[in-house]
Amino acid sequence: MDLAQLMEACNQYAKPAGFRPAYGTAGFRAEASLLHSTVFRCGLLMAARALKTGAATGLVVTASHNPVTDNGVKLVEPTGYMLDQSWEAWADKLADAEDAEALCAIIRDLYQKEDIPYGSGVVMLAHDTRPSAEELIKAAGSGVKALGGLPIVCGLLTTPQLHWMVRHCNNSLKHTESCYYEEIATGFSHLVHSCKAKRQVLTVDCANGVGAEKLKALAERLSGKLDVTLRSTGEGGLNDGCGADYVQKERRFPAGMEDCQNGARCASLDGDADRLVYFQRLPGGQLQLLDGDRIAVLAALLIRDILDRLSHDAASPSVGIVQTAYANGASSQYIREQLRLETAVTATGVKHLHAAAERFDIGIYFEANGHGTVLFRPALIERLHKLGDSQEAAKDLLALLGMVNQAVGDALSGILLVEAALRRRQWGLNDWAQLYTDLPSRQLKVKVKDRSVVTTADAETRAVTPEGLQSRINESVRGAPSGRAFVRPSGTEDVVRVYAEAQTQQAADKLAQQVARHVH
Ligand code: 16G
Ligand code: ZN
Repeated sequence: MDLAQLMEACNQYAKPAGFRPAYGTAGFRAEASLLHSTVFRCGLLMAARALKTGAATGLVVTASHNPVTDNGVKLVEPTGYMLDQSWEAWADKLADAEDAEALCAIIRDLYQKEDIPYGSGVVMLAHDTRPSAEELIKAAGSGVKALGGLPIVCGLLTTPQLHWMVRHCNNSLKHTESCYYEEIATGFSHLVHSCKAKRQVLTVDCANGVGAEKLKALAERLSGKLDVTLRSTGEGGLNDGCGADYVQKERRFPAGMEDCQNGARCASLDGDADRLVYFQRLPGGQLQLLDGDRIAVLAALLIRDILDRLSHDAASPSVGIVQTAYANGASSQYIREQLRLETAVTATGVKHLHAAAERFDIGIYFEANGHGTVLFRPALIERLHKLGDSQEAAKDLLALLGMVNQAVGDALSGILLVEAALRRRQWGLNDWAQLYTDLPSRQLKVKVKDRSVVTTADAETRAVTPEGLQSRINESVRGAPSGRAFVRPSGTEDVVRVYAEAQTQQAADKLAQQVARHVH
């Protein structure tokens, strides 16, 4: 490491006065013009992480479903997962350092405490469609180079594509963008090759983000096996009145799809295409949402159908579903009582769900907001490869493994998962929707002076501070039939979030409002 050179580079990316960036649920996010120093420092961090682990790391410049004027950064481990939580404190320290001198001192401390070898770390960089991406990617590259590392500029990609590439690169597998399409499309083709179900056109709201171009590329590889019509492909504002977050939280039809036909199969991606929800218009005109909880249930049914045909002499693979407190109570009940699968509940954020899903042979994790995937334990994969020579069911599971992004939740591979599952059961959206009826729910956000005064425990289902808040919430919940409510500080916005569900929409709304008042 050339200290003089490092100092000079650090000086070029000064932190704006008064800006206090913090690593949130999934990295840093802020108004884009504030972020140059933060992204530069994340470049430093990921170059160091690459040296520490002896493998390539990744960095995506994106603010996901947030407005186009925001930006952010998501950091990728060599495994393709999110940055190891033990390093989040380093990310915070680096991002928050007041000046170049303080920054260099933290770097020295990092090298010493983490015992970082000297050398050149490889960091793969990608970005979404935000206009601020170009400058921020430059800042990230400068950060990597300032530590003597090698930035590999991968360009415009969905967040899950970059995660997938980092994982494949480190496993010495082909990891180009076109290999990504090839691999997930091959899995899908295998799973649907003998399906007789009539194909349905899927209309996809692409949130005016990167998903539009990438889903088009994927559909082209599927040579007619997936009929998609794309909407919000870039003609409007990014995530503006459209996208998975808008549809899931507002329960409204996205821009350009207000006039969709009753019963037409529709889906929404978010701005960086790591979230997916399905929806349709009911005969009464209202929107019916098929969210991440339902995708998890559908994935479980697909897996169970295949496992029922797998004969093996060892114990059956364990299958479990991981959710957060946002999961609709009706979905959790269905999973426990009908599917009879093990469930786990974790705090919000992929890093938490992912870790819990790894405890099963096949771990399905989905947040209600549509972020999730299906993970296969390496020992099971090995067994399946052996069984695959003689058994169709093992081949099907291996096809599923290739189709579903093993690194992180992925809306494009999620579409293939849903479409394959529906087609193999010859199901339409109604069959899927009829599995259970969601309890009415309401989400609110409360602006407070300092959201950090709210702290939680038990996977965010219980407020620990401020004192007395939880007992007031309990009191309100007691007054609502089938009521449930919780509050948590957002990890991506300066607000406290409120969730409530109850027997009727009116009761859920009332409960949410009462709880929001307790937060004030
Ligand atoms: C981020 C998380 C998402 C979570 C959301 C919660 C990842 C990759 N993304 O988008 O999983 O649901 O934050 O946001 O972890 P909140 O903390 O503002 O409610
Ligand atoms: Zn996203």
